[in-house]
Amino acid sequence: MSMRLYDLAADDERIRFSPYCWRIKMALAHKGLAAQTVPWRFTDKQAIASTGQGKVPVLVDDDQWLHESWDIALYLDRAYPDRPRLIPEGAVGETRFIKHWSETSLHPALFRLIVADIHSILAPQDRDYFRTTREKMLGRRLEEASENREADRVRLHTALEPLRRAVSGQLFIAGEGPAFADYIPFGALQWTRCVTTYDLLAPDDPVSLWFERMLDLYDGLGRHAPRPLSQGQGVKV
Ligand SMILES: N[C@@H](CCC(=O)N[C@@H](CS)C(=O)NCC(=O)O)C(=O)O
Repeated sequence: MSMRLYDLAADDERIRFSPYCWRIKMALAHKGLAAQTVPWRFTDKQAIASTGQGKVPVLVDDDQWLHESWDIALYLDRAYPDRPRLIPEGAVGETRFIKHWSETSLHPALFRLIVADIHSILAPQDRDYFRTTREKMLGRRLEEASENREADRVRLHTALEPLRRAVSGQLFIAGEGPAFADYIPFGALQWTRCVTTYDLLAPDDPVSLWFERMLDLYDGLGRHAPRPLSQGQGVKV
């Protein structure tokens, strides 16, 4: 039986934008495992209630319900040891460091810039929930989250510096080939790509060049992901 992945969706269910779900979609492709994705909205808590929490990704493998992207990656390496490893032997510590860097530096820098874009593509039933929870998190209105976009772009550029330096000298963070260490920040940038109609990075930035390589992986899994065409004008596929 193939696996099932609960995957955060916009009002147009073809748009799947969660940074954490992207980690797992890339991880499954890396391991050559097929999963049926189930579009999930922020307010669909009941559908994943058996995990005892309310966030995606949730992966169902046979009768096991798994959550937390980091734990899912560890599970996939444990349960499918004959497939390419997501986290090479001995690299758990370094990969965990990248997870923490991404979540504490990269995600907040991106979040302020894109939070209003996210709100604009949500399903109607998710909009109030998202506004209330995120405005509480930010301490201000969504529309004011990025009051000074130029300063926020500089903050993002600075947050990306370790990644920029790493991929200036090698193809992927993990070396010659990609691994979960790459899928973590890829998820963050793909989150942005799937909710916006504009670019946040210069095309010649080494981070952009690495991201382009990431978009090409697995027959363009990331590149072919639908994204908004322009506000209120459908979806680019
Ligand atoms: N630590 C979790 C974070 C997952 C997470 O925050 N998912 C978001 C979507 S990007 C979510 O489901 N949020 C539900 C909510 O805010 O109610 C992981 O790594 O899987």
